[in-house]
Amino acid sequence: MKKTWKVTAIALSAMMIASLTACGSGSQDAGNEPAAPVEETDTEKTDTAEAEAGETTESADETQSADDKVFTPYEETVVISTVKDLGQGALEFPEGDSLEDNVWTRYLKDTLNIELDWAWSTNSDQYPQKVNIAITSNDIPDVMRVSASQLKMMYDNGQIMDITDVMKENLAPFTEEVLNSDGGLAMEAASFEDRLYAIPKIGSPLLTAKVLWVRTDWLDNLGLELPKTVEDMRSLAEAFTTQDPDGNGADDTYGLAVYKDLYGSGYADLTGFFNAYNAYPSIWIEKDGGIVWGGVQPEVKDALTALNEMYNAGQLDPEFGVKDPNKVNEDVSAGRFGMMFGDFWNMAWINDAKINDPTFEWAPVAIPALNSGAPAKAQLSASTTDFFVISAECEHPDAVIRMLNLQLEKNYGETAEPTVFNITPEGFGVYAYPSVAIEPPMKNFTAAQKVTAVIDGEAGTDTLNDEELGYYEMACKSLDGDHTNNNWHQLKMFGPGGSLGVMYDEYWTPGNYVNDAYYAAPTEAMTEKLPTLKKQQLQDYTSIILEGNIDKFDEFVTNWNKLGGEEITQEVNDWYATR
Ligand SMILES: [Ca+2]
Repeated sequence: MKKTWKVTAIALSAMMIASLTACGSGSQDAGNEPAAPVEETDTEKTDTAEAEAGETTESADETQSADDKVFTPYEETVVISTVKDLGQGALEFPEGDSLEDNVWTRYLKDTLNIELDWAWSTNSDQYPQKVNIAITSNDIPDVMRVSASQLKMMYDNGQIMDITDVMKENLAPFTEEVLNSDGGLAMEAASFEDRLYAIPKIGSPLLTAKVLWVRTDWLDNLGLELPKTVEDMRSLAEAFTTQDPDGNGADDTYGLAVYKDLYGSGYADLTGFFNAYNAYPSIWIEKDGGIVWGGVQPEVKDALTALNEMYNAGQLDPEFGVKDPNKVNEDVSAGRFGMMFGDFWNMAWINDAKINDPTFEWAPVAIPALNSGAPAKAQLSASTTDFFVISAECEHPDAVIRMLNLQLEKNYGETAEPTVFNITPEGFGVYAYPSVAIEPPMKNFTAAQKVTAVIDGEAGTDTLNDEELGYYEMACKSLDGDHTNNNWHQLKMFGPGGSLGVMYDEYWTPGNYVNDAYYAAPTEAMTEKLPTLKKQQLQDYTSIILEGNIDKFDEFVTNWNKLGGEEITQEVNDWYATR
């Protein structure tokens, strides 16, 4: 699990060559259906017992063996009232099925003897408002999904149950593992005064970390190496701007892609650039025993100064101030940029450019270090924003927790049957039917490790579940030269040297990350004033990048404090003191 992936140009190429072999043997028998189990070939490690355990089965006995107690059916039918967010449109069901009668409701009844009573359902736009009405009219179902501020409201109203003990008694080990897999942040966000009041719909903060994407075909053209330090990155930006990396004889390239709002989009997003300078412009960070807004800290000045230098040196698009991420993406696809900071999925947007020109190639690396020897810390955003609350009046809170155990186990556990309970072969997203549903936040990272191990020839395809097998087969097709259908994009996330591996190995395992220090519901002043302050921050940052008037930063900080920043900081620190 803790395998380290070294991402250098040479190692990457070596892995690519090796991987062609592993893919070649695997994909011969893989057929055209991503979801179909793969026959093992004699060139792969085989383990018949494990392979059979992974096959789908209709039997409930296997589930119970995971943990007898929490999968035991109730002697008398337990009815749990709940509500449903149907998504943007309406939920789609196989013929004859409905919200009241579907693969999950039937399985719930057969396995645990639990029935659901849907009090109401509505689409995503209306859902928050319907929940507010439920709260104010005190018409609370046994379980429902709420936001962080609704959770706080219901806690203050005494409408929700302290589930600390009932959770301890009913959690399956796998559920417990999933709920704590972010290091305990989500569980803390669901707690008040050290007691648990909700099941966090846990998200993955690590997925919000940025990487630096680099055009490796340009690196090769210029005989340069992937950047490790800020100095490397700055030199590379200059080389990509001035040394005709695309070899067309024209001065038509830039070092670093930037878009008009600087950070927040996840694409051509300078968050990673700021992080390289130990600056965290859009989160609250811990400092001197309290919490401060990252956007007003002095480290931001260094990053802005560097950006102004790069702008003056022609390494940024002079028109970035009017370009949204889609517009920047057109330029990236047209081969005008050599680097960009962004999210793990960025290659999805330029997969078409790869199809058109197979030599167009990118690799992700960790945010460069300001000082060699001290790795950069990636900024993570609080990612658990929703919670499942159990009514203070609920007679069977244990049943709610057992439903969650079942949902996680059959979707993602050892006895998972994703084609039955996640997405059916006909394409029905049945994963959306349960009342209480979460997904393991680290599942993409686990998938990347497993897919990479198979491509590297260190494990057989029998180690992959159906979902992972899908990623593996797409990555292999890209390695074989078929980049269509986002195959290349999948390779760049899940394959050797992919973005998910970089994030896990360079940030998560060694602890090189900075969490958003504030993760409770927005405070009053925050709701009222922070949006305006953020707008002003963006304006002043942009002005400094364009004009180099770095003194303006101190003026910005003074105004920020005066116009509500100080007040919000006080509220945030009051909260912090109670944690
Ligand atoms: Ca050129």
